[in-house]
Amino acid sequence: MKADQFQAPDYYNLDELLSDEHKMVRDASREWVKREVSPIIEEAAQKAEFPKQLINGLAEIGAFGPYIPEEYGGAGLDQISYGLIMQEIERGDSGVRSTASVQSSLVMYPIFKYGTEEQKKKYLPKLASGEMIGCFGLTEPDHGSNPGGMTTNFKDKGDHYLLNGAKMWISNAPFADIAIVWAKNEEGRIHGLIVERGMEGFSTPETHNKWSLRASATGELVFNNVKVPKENLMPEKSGLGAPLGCLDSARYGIAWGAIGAAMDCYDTALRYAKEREQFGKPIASFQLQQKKLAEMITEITKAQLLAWRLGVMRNEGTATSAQISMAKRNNVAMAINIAREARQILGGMGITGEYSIMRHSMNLESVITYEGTHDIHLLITGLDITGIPAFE
Ligand code: TGC
Ligand code: FAD
Repeated sequence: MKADQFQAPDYYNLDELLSDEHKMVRDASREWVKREVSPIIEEAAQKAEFPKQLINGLAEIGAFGPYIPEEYGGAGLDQISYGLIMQEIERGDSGVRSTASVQSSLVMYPIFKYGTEEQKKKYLPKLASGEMIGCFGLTEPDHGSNPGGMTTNFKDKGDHYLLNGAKMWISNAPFADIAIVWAKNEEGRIHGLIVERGMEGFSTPETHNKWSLRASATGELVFNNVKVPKENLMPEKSGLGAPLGCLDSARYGIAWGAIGAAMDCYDTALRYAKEREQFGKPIASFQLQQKKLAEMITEITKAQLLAWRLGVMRNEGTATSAQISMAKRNNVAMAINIAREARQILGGMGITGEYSIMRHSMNLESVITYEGTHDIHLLITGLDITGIPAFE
């Protein structure tokens, strides 16, 4: 793979909107990605292996629980710093960002928000340091966009709960130490349980043959009469709103992350277009290629503004779920379109692992589907502006 020459585009001087702390956090993550991720990520993706050697570094840059308070091992940062870290990691690879998103927003966040003090003390510091890795089980084989229909269930057996069912498409599942599992009780109410690797009847078979997110491990969670201690139920929130609340945080991070992937594709295509000559001229001198590049930087700039404003509202506590959906949907679609256009600017070279664009393009096919599909987020906006649900 080519040496990482990335230079971040900032067409509207957005740096002026960032604090010194934001820039410090962003630059540290950027340097780490250049040093540790870029040199190894192509090979990991080609081999379809999660690069476990990145776990310590992810913890060190604050990617595990950026906004979780320091007393529980988190970095205690604000929402814009969290977004910037996700942007930089996804500039390297969406699969690596996935691991950080799941650990932070889908594992640490629910324990922090819905867990007991004992659960917070037991799990959060180890998750923040990367000593422990978690996963999040919401999706089932027959319930993806409609998680409320889930059939995974648990029964009260007096001194423990008995858990049965299966989850599918679970990031980090094959090597996670714990799983946050969403399941229905005997009354059909959804609760979150912390299931630990090693509990009898719990297995995590890996999903193979993915053409997307190859540097992220995906698997199933299978529960066959798993005895879960009662103290592993997170008591502070139940109902579908509990897992959806975690998704708000992760979707927000993806809205920033997708910008990172888009910036990398744009920057690579711009450099290539200025260097590559055809018909005796750099291809950047042709109007058709300039149109592609000019549209890319316009869309990146709009996405940056959307993410920054959403971050400000998240810091104030005023961002709605529907506003988060809009940013996730827009920014991921923006990134996937830019990856496709950038790939064309590189001609045949664009399909090789010499450059990051094809990997980003394939990764974004997952990103546009997980955490709520492109269509589902449109329907969430539709519901928000009309007041009429169009899901069924
Ligand atoms: P609905 O009746 O609308 O809502 C049920 C309850 O939930 C509340 N709620 C929310 N709460 C917090 N945040 C949100 N975003 C919320 N959206 C809804 C709602 O107020 C209600 O509360 P209550 O108290 O009245 O019960 O639910 P519905 O069954 O009609 O479904 C709505 C729909 C389709 C929007 C929702 O289910 C949905 O978002 N579907 C998409 C599923 C999804 O995103 N799955 C993601 C799985 S995790 C994942 O992909 C991780 S990838 C990680 C990585 O690798 O990076
Ligand atoms: P479906 O829900 O079957 O949707 C299929 C198509 O139908 C989509 O185009 C969808 O938009 C459309 N559709 C569905 N309902 C409607 C409707 N009402 N109106 C119009 N169109 C509709 N899940 C987890 O719980 N944890 C994870 O860690 C996790 N990681 C993932 C990692 C990867 C690599 C992938 C690919 C997925 C992951 N997921 C995870 C699952 C992901 O969230 C689901 O794939 C996603 O929510 C969509 O569900 P589905 O695949 O069952 O598609």
